[in-house]
Amino acid sequence: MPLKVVVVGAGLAGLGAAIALNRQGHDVEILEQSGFLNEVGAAIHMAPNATRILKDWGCNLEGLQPVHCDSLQIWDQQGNHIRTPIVTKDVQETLGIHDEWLLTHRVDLHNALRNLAAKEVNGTKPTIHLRSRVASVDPEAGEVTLENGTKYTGDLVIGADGIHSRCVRSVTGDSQQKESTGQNCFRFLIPTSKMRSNPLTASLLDKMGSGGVHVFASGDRRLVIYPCRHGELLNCAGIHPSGSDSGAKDSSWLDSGNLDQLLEAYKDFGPELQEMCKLAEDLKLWSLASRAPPQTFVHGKLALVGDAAHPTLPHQGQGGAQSFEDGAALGALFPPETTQEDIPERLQLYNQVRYGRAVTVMMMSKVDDDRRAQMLDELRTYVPDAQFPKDMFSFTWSSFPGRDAERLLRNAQVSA
Ligand SMILES: Cc1cc2nc3c(=O)[nH]c(=O)nc-3n(C[C@H](O)[C@H](O)[C@H](O)COP(=O)(O)OP(=O)(O)OC[C@H]3O[C@@H](n4cnc5c(N)ncnc54)[C@H](O)[C@@H]3O)c2cc1C
Ligand SMILES: *[C@@H]1O[C@H](CO)[C@@H](O)[C@H](O)[C@H]1NC(C)=O
Ligand SMILES: *[C@@H]1O[C@H](CO)[C@@H](O)[C@H](O)[C@H]1NC(C)=O
Ligand SMILES: CC(=O)N[C@H]1CO[C@H](CO)[C@@H](O)[C@@H]1O
Repeated sequence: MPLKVVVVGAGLAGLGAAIALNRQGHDVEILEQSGFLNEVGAAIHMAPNATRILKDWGCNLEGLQPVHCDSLQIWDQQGNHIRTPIVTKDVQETLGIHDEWLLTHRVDLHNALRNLAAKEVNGTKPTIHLRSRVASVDPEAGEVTLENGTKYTGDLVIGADGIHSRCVRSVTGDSQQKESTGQNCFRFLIPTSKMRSNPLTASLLDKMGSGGVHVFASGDRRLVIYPCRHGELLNCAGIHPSGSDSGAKDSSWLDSGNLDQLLEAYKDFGPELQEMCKLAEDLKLWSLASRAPPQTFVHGKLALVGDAAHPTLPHQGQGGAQSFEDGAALGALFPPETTQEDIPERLQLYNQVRYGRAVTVMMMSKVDDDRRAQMLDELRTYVPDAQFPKDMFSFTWSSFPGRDAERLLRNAQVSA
């Protein structure tokens, strides 16, 4: 008998978990507060381990209108090239990895997952209920209650409701403290054609070339620039001290940014970069707040995935990838023959395979690379035996959540 699964939230993590569990023949219902009408966001990295999972789920990567990332390059704030720490094909060769590193628009990625979730696999597909805002979750009973009182019950509940998760409160007992990082992030997009039509920004574009991630850094602030949507759009993120900004309140994805504030924050950057900022479209300001992870990702019939479990800041470009790894692990741990009696053990295995890794990536994503070592003590309060990952690329790209989960499951079955 297939399990009944209720997924709270249809962001990248919720859709991923729903696709993975539906592929195992389970009966999946998704509750999403929005109407999917204003899906927004700028671009997002899909590292090799994320693209590998997407392909497993039947995703046609070209449908993401991606740009293949060929390198990571560091520049100073005047636009002088400093170094190229990552050349994608060299790292792939060293790690023996063939999977793609893609840059995509978040909306294209979300649409691709919605299309995948809408496809029948072996006669079943998830049901998505839109405009269904969850008010509370009872993890022991597997019961989810909407704000209008409607209740859904599952053998398994997946909490995928993002950074402001309600599901997480039913694990930790109270509302989690938000932690400010003292940093904000401007996010904006610029059509490449607009960059081309201005001599200053056109020369910047020529310098950068067409397929890489570029970090222009100076002391406490940087601009991260990379293309998406087949190169038609340039995605820019400006991470800077929150000091002088007003307006970024609640780590909302929807707050608008102000062009004067953007220009003020980057006034010491070179003329090409300032000119580029003036071309910003759909400018958003995102306060880089986080919260402590819960002590466990599972409780009763509930498993937390994505930002609900491990709200991940952008410094390693891993938020989306970690969400897919959660889904891949769940898929591997809940094969078609799973019974209701198996669930408690399977959830413990999920926590075992994902908690240490995801919290490590989360902690290592809180600061930029130069300061990662400072995070080790905090990390070890959650993951006592955590090792410091010397190189985040090797650490994240060589993750095997599906295979690791299958191995744990086999071992548990042998010893039972
Ligand atoms: C609008 C938006 C824009 C974003 N833009 C960027 C970006 O530009 N760059 C970047 O790196 N990351 C961005 N992110 C975050 C990125 O998608 C996540 O960090 C990562 O993909 C993890 O996804 P998630 O599914 O866990 O969380 P989210 O993507 O936040 O998805 C959570 C989902 O749960 C729904 N939800 C929340 N509460 C409830 C409730 N009570 N009942 C029902 N449904 C609920 C939300 O509507 C949302 O669809 C954005 C997220 C959102 C929602
Ligand atoms: C569909 O069902 C067949 C037969 O049971 C199985 O071999 C196959 O793996 C299933 N497909 C997926 C995507 O799970
Ligand atoms: C509550 O909202 C859901 C989702 O929009 C809807 O299907 C249901 O009919 C509503 N129930 C009541 C009692 O209003
Ligand atoms: C879950 C997953 O897809 N893991 C992959 C991570 O990358 C390595 C190297 O390509 C693969 O072998 C894993 O399967």
